Amino acid sequence: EGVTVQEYTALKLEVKEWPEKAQEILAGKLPEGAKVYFIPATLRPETMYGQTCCFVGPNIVYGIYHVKDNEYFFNSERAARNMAFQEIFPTWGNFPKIAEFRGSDVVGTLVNAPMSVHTSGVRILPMDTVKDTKGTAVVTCVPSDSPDDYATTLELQKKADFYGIKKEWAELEIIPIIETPTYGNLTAKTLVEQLKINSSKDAKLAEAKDLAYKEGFYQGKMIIGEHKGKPVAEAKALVKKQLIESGLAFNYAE
Ligand code: A2H
Repeated sequence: EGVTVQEYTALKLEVKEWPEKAQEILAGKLPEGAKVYFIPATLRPETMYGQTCCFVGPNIVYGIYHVKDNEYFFNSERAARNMAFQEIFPTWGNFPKIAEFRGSDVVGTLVNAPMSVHTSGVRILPMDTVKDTKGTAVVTCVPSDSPDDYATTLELQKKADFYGIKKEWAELEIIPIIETPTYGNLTAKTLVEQLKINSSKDAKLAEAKDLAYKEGFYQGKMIIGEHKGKPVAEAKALVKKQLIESGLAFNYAE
């Protein structure tokens, strides 16, 4: 990786309802009126219309950090520390932790996903391949355009009981967001099928990811939202700006 800086869009998914386990951990720790946000880091802000759920690593350790006023973020400690040196917390280097969780404690949380067509909210679900060493260790799920997200969604649907989730949490409609000449309007689904990927841990996912990313960025055209008709390469910055200006996202780098 060397000295390359990755510029993520960090999105704010507000918690609407905690599952029982998380409520027990949180008992007495949040003041009245507190707003807690799950903070996925994404490189594809223009796809946020298609969010169907949001992933955490079930065995990863997370914290809720007090940012300012009534605002709290849910992400990894590593990410909180980085944020504290990017002026995201008001006091340089400070990232006060008010609670600690394992990802599995928050599976089932209902959050509001900005811009998503699923306006009644999406669920926090487990993804075994989330890395604690990248981004915020929270990954928003866009199965139309991310092969990883598509493969994990299929697996969660097939083995809902094994993963301890309600099947319907993984069954939100996958809507087309971007049209590409080579893979149609559900790029991730097309690639997962073409490359015969049938597990979220399949090594071919790296290739699928690469193909999807290049085709989407260089050939893709938006087919939803207010930038409908524009090339993805152009819409990306516009959607990002819009999310940041409405207070629904911020820049996060590492
Ligand atoms: B992307 P890079 Cl639609 N562990 O967002 C595993 N994956 C992570 C992660 C972590 N800790 N943090 C972020 N990511 C994912 C959207 C998306 C993404 C689409 C298509 C491709 C895509 C919706 N998920 O990424 O290694 C996030 O998923 C393919 C590269 O820093 C983030 O963007 O380059 C991307 O990987 C960051 O990967």
